[in-house]
Amino acid sequence: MERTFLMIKPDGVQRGLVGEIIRRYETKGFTLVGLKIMTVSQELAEKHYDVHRDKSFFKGLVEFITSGPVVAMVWEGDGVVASARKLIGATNPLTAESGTIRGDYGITIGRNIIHGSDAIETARTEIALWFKDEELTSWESSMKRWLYE
Ligand code: DAT
Ligand code: MG
Repeated sequence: MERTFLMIKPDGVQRGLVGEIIRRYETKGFTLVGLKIMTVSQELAEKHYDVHRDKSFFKGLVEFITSGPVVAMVWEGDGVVASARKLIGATNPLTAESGTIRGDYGITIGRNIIHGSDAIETARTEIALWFKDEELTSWESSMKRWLYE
């Protein structure tokens, strides 16, 4: 079954949005298979955002992600990678659609609340970077037959 990596950034944690964000993915029908609150090391932040290493915002982004606790999660379900991104909304919260997490709760691109893997292959890499195998729990939701035909 497809899996994705989501991370509630320090602004989302500080603003008390953890429960609200988890609720959205739970009620959508996805299955939570990994969850932890943690402070991110410089090394992990730099690896996670490696594709942006040469961008002007990289230093500020790494400083921000390491500035306070984040909530790292792995969610499972059919089409979860693209769907989770849809629920997150566009990178810039001011242009993100209402009804999305960034559209409903954010104002600036540098404080956009949550990260989500952008492709199945990226999700695999990010899950392996953030979670040990034994930190992930495979389980079948009793709602499965009411969610899938
Ligand atoms: P996304 O998080 O939607 O995948 P991205 O991969 O382009 O967006 O960028 C990663 C993060 O970097 C993004 O969530 C916020 C930050 N960022 C991107 N563009 C930025 C910019 N122009 N100024 C400041 N921060 C930026
Ligand atoms: Mg991205």
